[in-house]
Amino acid sequence: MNAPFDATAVLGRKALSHPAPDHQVAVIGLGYIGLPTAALLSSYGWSVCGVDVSQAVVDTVNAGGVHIEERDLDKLVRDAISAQTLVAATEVPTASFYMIAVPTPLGDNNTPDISYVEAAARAIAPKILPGACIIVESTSPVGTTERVAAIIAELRPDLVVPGEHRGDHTGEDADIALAYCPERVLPGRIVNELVHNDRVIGGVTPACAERAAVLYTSFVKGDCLYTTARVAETVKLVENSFRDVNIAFANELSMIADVIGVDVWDVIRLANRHPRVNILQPGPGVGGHCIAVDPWFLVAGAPQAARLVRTAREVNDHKAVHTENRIRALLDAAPDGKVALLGLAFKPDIDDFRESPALEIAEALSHTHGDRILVVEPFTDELPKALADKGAKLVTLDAGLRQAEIVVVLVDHTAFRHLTPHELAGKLVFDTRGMLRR
Ligand code: SAJ
Repeated sequence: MNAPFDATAVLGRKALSHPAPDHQVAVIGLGYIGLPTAALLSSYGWSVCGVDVSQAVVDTVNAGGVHIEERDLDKLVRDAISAQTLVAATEVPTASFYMIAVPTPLGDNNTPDISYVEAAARAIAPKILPGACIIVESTSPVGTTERVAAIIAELRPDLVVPGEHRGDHTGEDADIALAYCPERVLPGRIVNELVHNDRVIGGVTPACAERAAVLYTSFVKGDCLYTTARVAETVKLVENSFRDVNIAFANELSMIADVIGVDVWDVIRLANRHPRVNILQPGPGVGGHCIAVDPWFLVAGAPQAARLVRTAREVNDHKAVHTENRIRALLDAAPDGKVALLGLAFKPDIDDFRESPALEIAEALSHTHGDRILVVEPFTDELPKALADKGAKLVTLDAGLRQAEIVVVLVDHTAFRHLTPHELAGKLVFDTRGMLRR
């Protein structure tokens, strides 16, 4: 295991002035991180090839389009394609930098599945020339960058790979560089945060961090902070676990408040007036592909030690079940009424339904009460099939308010925030986000 190092001394301003031997970057995976990063890099003068296994994604991008909703992304991609600084392909090209931004889903028993990262490493290996730098950005269990090094070393015995000790090689004289540089951008603010957030650059060796820094310092206006690959991998998991644990505290408070009969929003608002207390907001659970997933990677790495992190995950998952049960009680209290579920996305003002507790709750309710469910979701034109098949209907906010006796706020989209007490008069209202209190 590498000890953390302070590469700042090694790097100084030198990295900033080091021109890359050429300006070719291959970004593997054109998803929520890969596509914005690819387009942004091309706007900073790099010649970028975005690689994806999906021909449909490649065709969309090459036509100047986007397959995901993200603020400012459509223009960035359109401009990059028309300037011919970005192309998409299904095959990995030869490049000076390879950035891996593929999914790392949860496998069986909440263990990490890094098979897409491994496949990317295998696809890159035959293309590598000496001097290339391979950067993993995908959220990954600790040790993944070393695994990538092992795959490259196995497939390319002609190269000296850092971290792979052969004979007298310490890695400092390696033929290629390998680094882990986690993304930390917030969906909905990705393009802005890619440029302005501080970045952690974890090299397998200090020389690797120095090489990876050439890419990041070309577009990052925040600080670039240097460390080892293992520390950088851990930092990413810790950031999202920190948030998960803190949201779990808020969600647990909301369930305690239900039992003891106090208003959780009042409790949090008043407790937060203490100078050293800052409680987050309860909701229907925690969603998205990051916070609801990454803490499990930390648990998998140290199952006996990660007790709080595991419990937080369980509390946040349970909050969705608790919310579902409270809605069921309302359906029982108004047996002839319909329920308007406001929002399906995992958080406000995005079209992303991944791991969304709102969607999970709507689907669970639809199994028993499909014909009583009206969904209001301004970020979609059609309901997910699982909901539509059970008889749930997608309606406008006005129609939902007109037809429903029960109104449940699952997502605090801006489009819902103007709701007035007058519009909700006479209805059973359950506001899981505290939106109506703001
Ligand atoms: N949530 C609450 N209460 C809160 C805050 C959030 O219930 O007070 C819920 C949201 O509704 C949502 C979930 O938590 O369901 C996660 O939303 P989020 O806005 O906290 O985070 P993400 O998943 O959109 O993005 C996170 C960010 N990580 C941190 O803030 C530590 C982002 O910076 C990461 O880059 C991203 O994960 C990622 O890709 O890992």
